[in-house]
Amino acid sequence: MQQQWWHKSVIYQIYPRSFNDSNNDGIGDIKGIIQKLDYLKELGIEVIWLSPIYESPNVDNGYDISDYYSILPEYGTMDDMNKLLLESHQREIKIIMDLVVNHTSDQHPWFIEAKKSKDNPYRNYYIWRDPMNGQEPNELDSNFGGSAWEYDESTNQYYLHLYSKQQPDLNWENETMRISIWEMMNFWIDKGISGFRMDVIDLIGKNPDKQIKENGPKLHDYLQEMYINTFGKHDLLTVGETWGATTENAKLYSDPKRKELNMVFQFEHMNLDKIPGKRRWDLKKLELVELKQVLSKWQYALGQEGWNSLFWNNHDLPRIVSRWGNDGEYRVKSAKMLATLLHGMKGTPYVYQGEEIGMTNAVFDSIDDYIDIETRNVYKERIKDGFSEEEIMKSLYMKARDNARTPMQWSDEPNAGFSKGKPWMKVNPNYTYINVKNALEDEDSVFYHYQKLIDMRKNNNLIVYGTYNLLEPDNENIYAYERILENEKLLIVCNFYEVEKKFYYPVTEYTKARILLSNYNNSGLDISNIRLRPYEAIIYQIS
Ligand code: TEU
Ligand code: CA
Repeated sequence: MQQQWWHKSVIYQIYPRSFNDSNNDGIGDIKGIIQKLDYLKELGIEVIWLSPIYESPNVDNGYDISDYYSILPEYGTMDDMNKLLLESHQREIKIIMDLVVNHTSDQHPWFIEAKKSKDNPYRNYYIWRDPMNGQEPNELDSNFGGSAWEYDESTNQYYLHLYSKQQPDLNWENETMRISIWEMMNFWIDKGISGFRMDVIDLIGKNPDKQIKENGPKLHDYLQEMYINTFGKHDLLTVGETWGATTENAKLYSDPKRKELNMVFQFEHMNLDKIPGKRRWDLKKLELVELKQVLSKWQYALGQEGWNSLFWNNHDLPRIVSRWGNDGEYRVKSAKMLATLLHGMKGTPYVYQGEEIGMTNAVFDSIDDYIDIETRNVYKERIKDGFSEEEIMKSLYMKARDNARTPMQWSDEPNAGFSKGKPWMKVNPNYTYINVKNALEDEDSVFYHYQKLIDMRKNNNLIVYGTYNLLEPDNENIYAYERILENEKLLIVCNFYEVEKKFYYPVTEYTKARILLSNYNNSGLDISNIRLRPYEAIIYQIS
């Protein structure tokens, strides 16, 4: 496998609205990010994935772009963006931008033009269909609930939106539209960005008449055309968000010979605590054996051809320590265990803002505290469907995207040091003890565990390129696997729960083991009989 710079990097996702507010209007901004670059440098990350900072009406917090070439004034100016690039590069931190090109905002000039008439030059930048018997053209539904078709009276046609009606889908069959996208991408590449995270990129090949959303027939043609016309000429990092990816088509995206993307975010592991075939609000207990099967399947599938992304969190997901760890008595231990389990694997790890200090989900008693359009839609939908308020609020606590969007907790000052103004979203009340200031002052904090994991990846080819091998697949409490490179081996062994367990690793009289990292101070050295206390996670080097 040809070595790439992003094989060794750890990527930190910033959700700008909630990261750091420099001018006390209650909204995070670019100057606020610049103020925290030294913190990110200390954590050891080498790449920032910046969620959208472009002009937007913020129906979907920036994933509804109305001008790809300008910065949302609440976040700052293009000068601020240029300064962020300069200051990051001075710290040897790269920046990848969020590329949202499955749809635009309905306030984008292209759509405003397109709506004017059927023969407007921009009409076919979007997807329009005649009514069918006076109704929507077909049954396609929006991922935010309801129909994916919105009626436009002025031209007596429907337009397609797989998200909110304020996010009309772009028509990728239109080559003129695609060229407009290449031009925009090259504008940002020329500014010195280091790559793109591509929002719902598996939807751009959609066939609305056949009601196909994901993995449409021309998807890979468009990606190969994008490669040739934009990032293919540069050494950039590209990661596609592909909710529908399978191990088979993930190879199509990430096999270097195909000249498409470097890797994808697949979400199979993120669907293991919902009732199969239902929506993520229909809760089911996670089974560790299933998690081991899914994560191992992806490690094996993309181990030699293609490349995995590794993540528990992002701005759309609940916080992992509340979801699958223990955000009470064992918050620190379980956060470290989950980090060890993930960062020991083969692939590029992503850390979402606040994950590195063990931030948790927020307990909101009222739907009024939830701001996300998806959350508010599902609340209305479920009330209509007869779910009890209690059931709905429990699902929201466990799965709402808002959990990831409460302001970053910098200190125990008011508003967690995020802002001196009224934050756009409620701060999690536990900021008084879960915050960066406390973490940096505590050598045993989650922060320093992440710092060690990130540093380990930079200097250890065994972690980066070693073959993955799952141990004891049927063990319902312990996740243990090896990483093997020539005659070197790592053993990563994690107690996923709070009941003490034993793990027996086969040894000979010549086997030697040393601890590279543990979330306990005095973990055992005898790997033939390892005592695993609550959430104990250990990385052994074996020779
Ligand atoms: O998300 C894709 C997406 O479908 C998820 O939001 C999913 O619907 C849900 O959150 C989990 O089931 C991307 C962006 O990450 C998200 O923030 C945007 O809202 C969405 O696309 C539209 O751009
Ligand atoms: Ca601000």
